[in-house]
Amino acid sequence: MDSIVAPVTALVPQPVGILRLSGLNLWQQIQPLFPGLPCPAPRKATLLTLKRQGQAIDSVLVLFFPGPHSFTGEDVVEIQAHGNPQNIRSILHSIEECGIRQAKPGEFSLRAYKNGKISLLKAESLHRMITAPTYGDFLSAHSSFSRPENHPLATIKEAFLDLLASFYAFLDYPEELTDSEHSYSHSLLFPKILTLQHLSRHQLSLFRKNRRVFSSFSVLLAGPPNSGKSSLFNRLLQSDRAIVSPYPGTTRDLLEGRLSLPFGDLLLLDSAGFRSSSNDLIEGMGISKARKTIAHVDRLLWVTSPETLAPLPFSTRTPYFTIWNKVDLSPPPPILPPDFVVSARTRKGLRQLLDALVSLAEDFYSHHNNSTPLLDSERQAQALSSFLKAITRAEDSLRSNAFDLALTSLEEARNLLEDGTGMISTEEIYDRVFSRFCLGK
Ligand SMILES: Nc1nc2c(ncn2[C@@H]2O[C@H](COP(=O)(O)OP(=O)(O)O)[C@@H](O)[C@H]2O)c(=O)[nH]1
Ligand SMILES: [Mg+2]
Repeated sequence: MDSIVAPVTALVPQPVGILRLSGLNLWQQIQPLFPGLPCPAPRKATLLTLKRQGQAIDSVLVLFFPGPHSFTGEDVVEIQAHGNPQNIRSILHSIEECGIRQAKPGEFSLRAYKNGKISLLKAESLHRMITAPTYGDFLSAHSSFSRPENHPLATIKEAFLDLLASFYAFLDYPEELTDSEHSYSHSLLFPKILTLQHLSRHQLSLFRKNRRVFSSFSVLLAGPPNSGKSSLFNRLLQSDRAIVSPYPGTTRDLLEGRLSLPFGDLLLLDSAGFRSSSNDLIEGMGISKARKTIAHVDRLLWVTSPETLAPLPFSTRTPYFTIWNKVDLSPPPPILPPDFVVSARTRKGLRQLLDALVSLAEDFYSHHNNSTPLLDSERQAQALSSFLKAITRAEDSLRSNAFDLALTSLEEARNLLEDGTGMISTEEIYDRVFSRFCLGK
C-alpha cells in the first residue's frame, strides 16, 4: 500500500500547521527531508530542521508513531510546522517529491479500519465526533467512541447474541433439556425477542428525533445575480471567502461557511444567482444545485436589491426571509415590504438579520442537546430497521413452530447486524451457548 500525507489543519495563517503521514518504512521514505538524521524516538516531540533539496526551509516538531502501535497501524509521522499556508503547501510538495501521495478524505481512518485498529462502529463514531455541530452531539459520539460497549448497536448485539444462543441451544441440544426445560427454553425466546424489538425501536426513534441535528442549522443565500449575496455571505461570516465581483455569475457553486455559536454551528451557504436563461453551463449547474439545496436547508434568505427586484420565483416549503440589500442606494419599494432591509456595503441592518438567524439556530438546537449515545449514521439506522423486521419475522415463525423459517430469519438478522456493526463471529455465539447454558455436559 502506498504512503499518504494530508494537512490536518486548515490552510489559513495560524501559529502551527500540522501534516500527517502514514505508510510502511515511512522514515526511510522521508529521509530526503531530514538528510543524515536518525529516526526520532517514538512518540517524543523532536525539533528538526526540514530541508528541501538540501536547503533548510523550516524548523519543525516531528512526532513518530511506529506501526503497528499507531492510529492507522502503519508508521505514522506528524509534522508540526509554522502555520503559514504557503509554508504548509511547500512542505506538502516536498513530501510528495519523496513519492508520497495526498490522502483521500477519510483514508487514514479507512487504513485504521482495514488494519484492525478500529471497528466500523468506532470509525463512524469518530466521524460524528469530528463533524458534530453541537457539543451534546460531540459528547454522544465520544461516549460511543471511547467505550464501544456503550454504542446502541453494541447493546443490541449483546441482546441478540443472547437470543441466538438460546435458540441454538434449543435447536441443537433438545435431548439435553428435560420436558420442563424444553418449554422453559421455548418461552424464554419470546421475552428475549420482545426486549430486542423494544431496544431497536427505541434507538430508531431516538435517531429519527435527533437526525436533523446531525447536520447543522443551515441558511442558504439565494436570489438574482448581483443582488449582493456573496457580499452578505462575507459580511455575516466576517470574512472574504466568497469572491465578490460587479459581474453577474461570479459565484459558480455553493460556498459554505460556519459560524460557531455557543449552542451549535450555523452553516451559511452562498449560491449562484437564479436566472431564467444562463448560457453558462457551469453556472447553470451551480444554480440547479442551489435549487435542490433549498429543499434541505432550514432557512432561505431571498436577497434582492434595487437593480434586481424579483419576488421568489417558485414556491417552497422551506421558511424564508426576504432581504432588501443595497439600501444605501435606495429604500425598498413600499408594495413588497421585505423582512429585512440591509446594506452589505455600509453594514446597515446586518446586526438585526444576524440576531434573527442566531435566535433561530438557538431555538433549533434547544430541543436537541442530547449527549446520550445514539446511532451514528443513516447506514446504521437502515441496518437496524431491517434487523427489526427480520426479528419480527422470526417471532412469527416461532409462534407457528416453524423452526426452520425462524432460523432463516435469525440468520438474516445476524447478517444485517453484522452489516451494522462489523463482524459477529460464530465463536461469539457458541461461547455463549456453552458458557451460559447449563447443558449438563
Ligand atoms: N451599493 C452597494 N453595493 C453592493 C452592496 N452589496 C453588494 N454590492 C455590490 O453589488 C455587486 C454584486 O455583489 P455580489 O455580492 O457579488 O452579488 P451576488 O451575485 O448576489 O453574489 C458588487 O459590485 C458589490 O460590491 C450594497 O449593500 N450596496
Ligand atoms: Mg455571488
